Amino acid sequence: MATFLFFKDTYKNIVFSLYHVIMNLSIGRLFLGLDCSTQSLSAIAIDYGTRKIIYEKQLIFERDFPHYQTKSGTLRDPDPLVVHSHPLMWVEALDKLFEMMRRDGVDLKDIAAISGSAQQHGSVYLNETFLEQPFDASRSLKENLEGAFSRKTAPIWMDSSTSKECQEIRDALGGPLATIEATGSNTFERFTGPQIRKFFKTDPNAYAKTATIALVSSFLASLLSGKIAPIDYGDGSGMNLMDIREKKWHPKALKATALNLEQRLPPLVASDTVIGPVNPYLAVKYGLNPRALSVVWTGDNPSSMIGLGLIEEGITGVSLGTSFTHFGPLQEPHIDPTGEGNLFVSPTGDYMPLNCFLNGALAIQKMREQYGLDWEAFNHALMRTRPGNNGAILLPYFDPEIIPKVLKPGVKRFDLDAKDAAANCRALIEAQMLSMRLHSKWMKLKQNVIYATGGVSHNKPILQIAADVHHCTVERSAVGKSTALGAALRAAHAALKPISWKEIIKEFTDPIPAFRVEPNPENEKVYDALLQKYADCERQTLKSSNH
Ligand code: XUL
Repeated sequence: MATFLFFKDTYKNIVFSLYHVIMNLSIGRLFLGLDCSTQSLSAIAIDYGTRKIIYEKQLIFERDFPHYQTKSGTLRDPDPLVVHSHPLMWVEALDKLFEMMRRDGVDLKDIAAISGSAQQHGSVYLNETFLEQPFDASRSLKENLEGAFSRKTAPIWMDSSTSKECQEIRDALGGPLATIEATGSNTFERFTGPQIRKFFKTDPNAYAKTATIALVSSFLASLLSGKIAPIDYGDGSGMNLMDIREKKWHPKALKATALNLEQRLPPLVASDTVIGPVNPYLAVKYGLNPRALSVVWTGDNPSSMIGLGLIEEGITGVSLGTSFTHFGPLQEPHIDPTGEGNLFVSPTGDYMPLNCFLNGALAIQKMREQYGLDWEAFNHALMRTRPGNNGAILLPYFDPEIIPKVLKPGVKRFDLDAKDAAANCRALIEAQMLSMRLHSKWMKLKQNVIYATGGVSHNKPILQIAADVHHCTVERSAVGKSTALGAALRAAHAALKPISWKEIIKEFTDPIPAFRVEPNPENEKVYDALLQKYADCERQTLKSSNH
């Protein structure tokens, strides 16, 4: 029997190897992953043969596209609850990124497959002219898309202006628990369903002219494929429109959201779906192989699951980007009955519970601006203050918060002097980590190690606080952008199917030893006590505020 299994395995390996050789010979050896986040568009190209990242690039929206007048990639309204962005800015950035890759000498014809990820929940509204004609390669992507939008701007995940619509959809679905059971999440202001409903109610004419509603991810995937791209289950979970168990559009949720919505939505598919060959525009303009594959995109958090190598239970991910998120793999669906967290589908087909905190990197930026500190000075402040901060607590609601739900922004201090810059810096990071731990109980994740990612994860003093608060080793991989790496690995997985996830991520997602941080037992005790105080301050504040 053992001999038979040995030969069966060897045979399987030979077949796989041959398959890969053929794939590599016929369509190239590189896989490209893109990520369109709140603040930037990034690219990572991997050489699957040598298991090396051969290219990394990032365009920053505010810096590189100033004519869109965004603040950190967002368009702010006088109403702090309304936050949009510019789809044409993402389009222009996509063209510029390919142009830069070509100029930087990336062998674009050697790309076998492309995929991507994007900030979740944001929606793009397109009229019937979208992709009606093949793109003209003598013009820019932006020029090809002039006139294709039925709504000029896109509401993004930071928008919290749809409480009324959340209530309406929730009521129609039978209340909070029924909504969570059906879609994996309670209705959330940032989720696409409530956003669509608000548009449908406030601008019915423009809604009537909308032929396709895309997510940021499926919009950009459409440009890369030259056809309307499907939405993957991972990003579909963030809409309040998908049946989380059946992975199909939920008829009652569609009906509760807007008239004739189904005909405006693309199909839902698994995240290893190949849409087809790349848009001929990319072949003609940038020299891509016309047979290179365009693979469906997903949301940034599902993509990070792969970029961090979270394919089995035991390790969780903490993404320290514009939003701070906490997530991990779970085989069976498990919802948060309190309605604070979200259940998404992971690209592996398993599930991923997720908690999202809005006051992440931008809250730190605001704190730094307030006290005039650069990153070095901020880290220095963390290092010269004591864990626990002598009992000082700060509630970091610079912007409206998602967890816990705070619609009226405002920073609150307890036993903390606003003039003490160093103590405020420590109080902010401790608050972010304590809040993450406090609200994570429902997730039931096995957390032997935390893998950190995102821009803020480069800061070791911050990782130390995370380790001490969570009582857990924290590690970081060599790649800061696990989203784009996840996209490149997903592209490889889709093109090289059938192949295991273990094989795909091998060597790409290993953490770097220099960034391993162990919890300090003394500090763990300090934070256990502070967690109680933090919870009390939070409860007291939520009770007294009239949001
Ligand atoms: C997740 C969420 C954010 C965005 C940020 O639910 O809203 O993490 O995906 O890019």
